[in-house]
Amino acid sequence: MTDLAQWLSAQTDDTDLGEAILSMAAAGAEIAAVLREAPIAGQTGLAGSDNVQGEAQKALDVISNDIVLNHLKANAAISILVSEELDEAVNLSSQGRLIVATDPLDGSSNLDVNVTVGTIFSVLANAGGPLQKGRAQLAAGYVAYGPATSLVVRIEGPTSIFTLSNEGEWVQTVADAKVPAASGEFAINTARERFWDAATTGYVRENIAGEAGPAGKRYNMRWVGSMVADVHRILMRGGVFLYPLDSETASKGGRLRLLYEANPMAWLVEGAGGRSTTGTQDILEVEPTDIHQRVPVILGSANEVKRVEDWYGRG
Ligand code: FDP
Repeated sequence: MTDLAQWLSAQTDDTDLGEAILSMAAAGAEIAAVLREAPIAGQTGLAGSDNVQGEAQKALDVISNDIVLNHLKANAAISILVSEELDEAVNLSSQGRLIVATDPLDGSSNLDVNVTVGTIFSVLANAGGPLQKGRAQLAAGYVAYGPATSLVVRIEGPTSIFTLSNEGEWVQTVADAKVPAASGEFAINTARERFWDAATTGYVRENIAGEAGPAGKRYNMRWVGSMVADVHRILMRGGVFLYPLDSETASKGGRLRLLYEANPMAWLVEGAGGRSTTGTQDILEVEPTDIHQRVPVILGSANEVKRVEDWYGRG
C-alpha cells in the first residue's frame, strides 16, 4: 500500500513541491469533512456575495476558500495564492518558491443536490509569476468529493489517484491513470446548442448519428455539470469533455477559467495519455494575460479531441 507522502518522495526531490501538494491534500480532507455535514449545518445555500466573475458565492465556496488559505498560509513554501473566490492574488510567504492557483470548490451549483464537487489546484514556480502557460506547471491536482474522496495528482510523470481512508490517510488506488485513446462517450451541455459554432455542432451531430453516421459508431452522452465529476469519469474510463467557445461566452473568452480549471485538468489528462485543446490551440500553450482569464476547453480521449480539432480545422 502506497500513501501520498511515499509517492511524493518517489516522484520528486523538491520537498517544497511535495509540501505544497500535502497542504492541498490536507485542505481537501478538511473540506470533505465539512461537505459531509453541510446539509445538517445548513451550509449549502448562498453566502450573499458575488465573486469576481459576478457569480453568486455559496457559503461553502467561501468556507472552502478559507480552509485552503489557512493551509497555504501555514506553508512557508507558498508565496502567492490565486483563487477563483478572491479578486486579487494574495501574497503569502515572502520566502516562498511556489504559487498555488485554485478553484476551492468547483461545481458548487451542484451542492444542494449532493452531487460530486471538487477542489482543483495548480502549482507554479514563483519566479515566473502567476501568469505562466500551463506547460510550466510543476504539478496539478484535484480532490473529488463523491461517494469516495479522491485526490488526483500529477507532478511530471504519471497521473496518480489516492483515496481518503476513514483513518484520514491518502491511499494510492490507481498508480498510473490511463485515458483510452478511443471512446464512445462525450460530455457537453446540449441545452447550449443554439449558441454553438459550426465545429461543435458538426462534431456532436456526427456522434448523435451513431453507427449510420460518418463516425461509424454509437456514442453515449454524459453531463454531470460539475467539471471535476465529468473529468474524473474521463480519467477513469475515457470520453471527451467540451465547454467550447460559443456565441454567448465568446465576449468573455469562454466559460471555464484557465489558471485553476483548464490548465490543471489539461495537465492531469495529458499525464494519463489524453489531450486538451481550445479547439485551435493546446490548452497548455495558452499565454495567460489575467489571473481569472477564461478559455474554451475540450479535453479527454486523444482520438475524440483530434476529431474536434479536425472540425475546427475545416474553418
Ligand atoms: P459551477 O458553475 O457549478 O462551479 O466551474 C464552472 C462549472 O460549475 C463547472 O464545474 C461545470 O462544468 C460548468 O460550470 C457547468 O456549466 P453549465 O451550468 O453551463 O452546464
